[in-house]
Amino acid sequence: MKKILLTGSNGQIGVALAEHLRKIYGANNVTATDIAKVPGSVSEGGPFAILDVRDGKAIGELLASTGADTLIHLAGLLSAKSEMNPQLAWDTNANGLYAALEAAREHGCAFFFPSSIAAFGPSTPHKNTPQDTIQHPATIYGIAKVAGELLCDYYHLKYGLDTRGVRFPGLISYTAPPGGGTTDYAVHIYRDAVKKGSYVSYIGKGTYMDMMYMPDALDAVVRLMEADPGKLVHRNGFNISAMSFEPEEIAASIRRVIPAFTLTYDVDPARQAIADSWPDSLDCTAARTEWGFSPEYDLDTMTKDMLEKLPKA
Ligand code: AKB
Repeated sequence: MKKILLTGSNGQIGVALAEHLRKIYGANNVTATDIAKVPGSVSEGGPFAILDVRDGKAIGELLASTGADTLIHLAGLLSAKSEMNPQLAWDTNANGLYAALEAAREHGCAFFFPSSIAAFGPSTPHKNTPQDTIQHPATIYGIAKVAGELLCDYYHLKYGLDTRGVRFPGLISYTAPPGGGTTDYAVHIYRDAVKKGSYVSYIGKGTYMDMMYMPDALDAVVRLMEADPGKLVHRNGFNISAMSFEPEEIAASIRRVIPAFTLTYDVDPARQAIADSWPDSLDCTAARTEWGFSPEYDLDTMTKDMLEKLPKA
């Protein structure tokens, strides 16, 4: 990667990734875009443009004007928000992806697509979920992710486009908060632990989901995009995860730093149903062997870092 165009830059991953990529590749070589401009590092730390990802012509014009060789396409609605407006979710997540792939094809750009653990569903094996397995998700978000993985594979096979992607688990970070996801509880719990000393979880006791700390997610994107293509057996939808836990385990980890922390529950049936349909833990062997995926943080090292870095007020 030399010159990068990033969509969905105001989101949880986008804010962190824009900063990370600008440090590695130079601020002027990473153009961040989103549907609106908000003050902060994304729009002020390097080139920024307003972009609606459903507008393929506008994506193409930006690829041409920035001379980008890589399009990292993050824009999309998360799972819980998608269920509230499936039509908008499909338009943004599926039609937006198609528009971005077409623009990348016309400009010969490498392409990154973030799939998700949501690409799996109730009939997928939930423990040690294999790389290649049943994918019948029960959410519009998951259906768009499966379609996206297949479409990215198709653009590689049909047009030789250098498409690559991972299935992100829940991502935890102390910078931009997530918005509208199912795994978001694992971010909110830290924020409330620091501010209030307690948290009410909308995800029920005993619900395991895959998770990862943001620095490992950023490292994964760069590693995969810089990987030797000759070593890639898969291209899109690599399983990646650093840990799998349920609410009581993250609470226990927080209590090792804040002993008085309390966790109670007020389960949201909609988000619980989504969580129940997702894997408990992924098998990440393909990512490890094909491009050296190697996360550093486990639950306790992540907890320590989060609690140190989150603002107290
Ligand atoms: C969500 O919860 O919607 C996302 C995801 C796992 O894709 N964090």
